[in-house]
Amino acid sequence: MKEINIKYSQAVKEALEKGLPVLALESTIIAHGMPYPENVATAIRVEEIAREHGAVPATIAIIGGQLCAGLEKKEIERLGKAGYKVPKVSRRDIPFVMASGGMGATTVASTMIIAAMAGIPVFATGGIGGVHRGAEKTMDVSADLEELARTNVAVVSAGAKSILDLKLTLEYLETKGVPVVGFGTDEFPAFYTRKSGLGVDYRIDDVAYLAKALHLKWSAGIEGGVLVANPIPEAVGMEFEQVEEAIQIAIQDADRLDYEGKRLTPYLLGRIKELTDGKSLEANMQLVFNNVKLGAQLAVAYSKL
Ligand code: PSU
Ligand code: MN
Repeated sequence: MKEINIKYSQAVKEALEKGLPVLALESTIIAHGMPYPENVATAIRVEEIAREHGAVPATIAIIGGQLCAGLEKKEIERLGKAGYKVPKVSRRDIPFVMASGGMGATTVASTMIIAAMAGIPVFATGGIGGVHRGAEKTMDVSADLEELARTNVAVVSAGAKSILDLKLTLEYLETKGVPVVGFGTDEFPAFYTRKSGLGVDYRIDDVAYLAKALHLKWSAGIEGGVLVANPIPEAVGMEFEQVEEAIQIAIQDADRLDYEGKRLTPYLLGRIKELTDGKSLEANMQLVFNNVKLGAQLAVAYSKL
């Protein structure tokens, strides 16, 4: 366990010292991914779910310029309340937000970096960033994909939203050698829906088997992450057509209003919520809970190896 540069919560520190399962969680989903107060309620419930399934939650963020693994409830509350005022921190931003001495909300990419530094191999979130639609012109490709290519952390997500070009996202991951595992599915899930029409590299139904594959990859020195795609539960999944229609409108609006760069994803998420009368937010919360459960189970299985 490296102590350099990271401030651990007491629970996370103890668990890492004892080799007990820890699950990393991101904070952009809190500050930018959902509105207040649902974001704070979700983040706190997520931590409980991790514990219920045997893993110590390590929500990752920058607080007071420090890289943190494990937050206090009041820190989660502050992050959630400040929302968009908190800078979104990807790989490039980490040193600058540290130097500012303020707060930063970590994306999948920066959460992976900090989790790896802290010695936490499993991380659960909602959805990852990817190749945006129209990327052939805009070159908007999330730094999350590059991070998956280089950092040894397994990321449990519900796939990626179809605000992205999912086919190109999977091509990119293939080129970078990032395995895409469908947990209990042959189809790559598209966040709000279980369907995308696209496949995965490996369908795995058993957490112990997945933990073993992760262990073998990293023991062999094969660098990089693994994307574990866990479909939204059937009962709360949305109709593909409804989601697709909302996404089309949101993308057109974003284009008209000139949203781009790091502001694009949060704008699209908020607009889709409006267009689906809040249904997308409820689905979003449920799929995060489902991913955290699997992430905790995976952390437990991995810690036994
Ligand atoms: N996708 C979602 N919800 C999110 C994000 C992505 O469905 O909250 C956040 C994650 O933190 C992800 C980041 O790492 O957006 C990707 O942003 P960008 O496309 O700017 O790299
Ligand atoms: Mn981007």
